[in-house]
Amino acid sequence: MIKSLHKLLVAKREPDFRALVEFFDALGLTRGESWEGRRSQGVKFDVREAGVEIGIGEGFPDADLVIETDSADITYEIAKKRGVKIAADIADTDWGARLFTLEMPAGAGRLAIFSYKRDWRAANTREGKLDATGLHFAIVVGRFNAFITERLLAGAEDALRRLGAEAKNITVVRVPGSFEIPAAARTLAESGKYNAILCLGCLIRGETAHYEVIANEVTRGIGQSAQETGVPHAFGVLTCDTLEQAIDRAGLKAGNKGYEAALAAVEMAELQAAGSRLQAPGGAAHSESKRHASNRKAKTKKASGRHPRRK
Ligand code: DLZ
Repeated sequence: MIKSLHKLLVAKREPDFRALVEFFDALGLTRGESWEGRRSQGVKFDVREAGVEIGIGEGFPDADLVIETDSADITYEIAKKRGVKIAADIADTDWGARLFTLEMPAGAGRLAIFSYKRDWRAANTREGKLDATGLHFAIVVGRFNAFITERLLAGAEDALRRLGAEAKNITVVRVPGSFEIPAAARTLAESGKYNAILCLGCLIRGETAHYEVIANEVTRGIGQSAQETGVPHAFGVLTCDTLEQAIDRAGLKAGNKGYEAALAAVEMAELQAAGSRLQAPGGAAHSESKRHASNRKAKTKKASGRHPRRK
């Protein structure tokens, strides 16, 4: 399996090496590994995406290396300020980009820099809004360590209300302890009445025999309920070594994991309510999603829309 791809620029002299490194630093590339040995030294610059592009026909830049930036115009200004020799001025291309080429320092060849005028990656990005208006939530809260879990509950309710949820659309269900949370969450999810389920509990290692086993079981159960019912579940079960740690994580607003769980619940509920589940090009759901969707249908009346089911 091929693991990485490298474009090698070997400088003949030390000042050329430094000039090249400084040049790529100035362009904003991120430094990866570097080494300095007896025979050689080198710096690798990393990018998020790389590939071998093979082309034929017209419209390709005349360059030895091509990089895409957020804004070719800004990179162009940086290059000019550094006195880099511009080989072809910045201009629109007929494939929706802004592009220019320059001569790299130390005779390392020609570099083309471009940015798309409309970011095609962003066009496929979807995000749930932090807007709970009209959405229905169930909060399952463990009574064990109530001193902590009631704070988590207060944080969660505060977040939901701030984000526009109405009190009448929030149902709180108390259970004995964290171990009971998954089963209750599952029942609530399967009722089809809620856009998201919030799970709040507190496990403290020192007080809990088989702490790991219980923590794993609770985590697995909540995840399984979310996956099999298709209803978003937010995980707000603290797993702490000490009571002090639990107190820290159940603070007021910032630092309150109940508050954070509510943000996640609203985002996921909104994403789903807006019908924004991932779609493959052409509108068909991913085969994986389709499989889960059909499983879900068989098992549960899934919440959909802002009013999952009339009460
Ligand atoms: C029994 C128990 C213990 C020892 N520790 C905790 C804990 O730290 N946090 C928590 O939420 N619950 C605890 N429980 C209760 C169990 O979760 C469960 O409620 C009981 O075992 C009854 O099934």
